[in-house]
Amino acid sequence: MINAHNDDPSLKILHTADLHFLGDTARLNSVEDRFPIIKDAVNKLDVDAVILAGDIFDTPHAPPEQVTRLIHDLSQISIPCVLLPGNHDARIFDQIANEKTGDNIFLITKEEGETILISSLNLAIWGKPTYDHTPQFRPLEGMPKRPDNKWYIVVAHGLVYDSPDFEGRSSLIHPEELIEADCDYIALGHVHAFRDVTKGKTPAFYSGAPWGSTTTPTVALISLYPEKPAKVEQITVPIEQ
Ligand SMILES: [Mn+2]
Repeated sequence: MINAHNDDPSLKILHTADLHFLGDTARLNSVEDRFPIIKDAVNKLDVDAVILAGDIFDTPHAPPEQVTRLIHDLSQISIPCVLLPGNHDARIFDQIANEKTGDNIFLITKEEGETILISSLNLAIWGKPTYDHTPQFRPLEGMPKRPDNKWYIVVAHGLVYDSPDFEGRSSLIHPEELIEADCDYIALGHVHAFRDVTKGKTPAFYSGAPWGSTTTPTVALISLYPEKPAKVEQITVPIEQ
């Protein structure tokens, strides 16, 4: 018998990427202009954590006050937020590494990749920053094994190599890496459109960009369940209500 309660997810995660703050020539896309869209989605979707999968800023030379403002705004939403740099923003978080960022802010900055442990959610998140956007860099290379007794999400910024046209491109994610990944969800950034790129048992998606003129603005809502695969929903933002 199916108990309705079993349909309640154990965790809900907001996955976004390719925000490109300060990057659109048509608009400023400043943090103060655009962050309310993320904050509104966090509130309306009632998520437990947020993942930003790279290209958060359009350039690693964004003014420090914009970076500080984003960290401040994220700290105000009071749930764990995990930030991975992409090829556009690379070492942007180095400038704030020594400042207090808030207990809920987790910056993935180690070149070899690092695992963030969020004990309050029994959640481990691994990612590797895109410091070397070349054909030699593989965002999923070196992914650790699943930690015992924890939810496990992998975050990466790169191009899934699912077309021969992508030969020689930088930061490729090979299909076999997606097939072999033993985790609950793979949160991807780099392609500015919501896309299912699942190759094995683990759901793998691009969230799409949450604003910008070239795509339907979207985020992804991830629901994790103990005994079935993660559910991934495309959410158009801003959310109408
Ligand atoms: Mn990118």
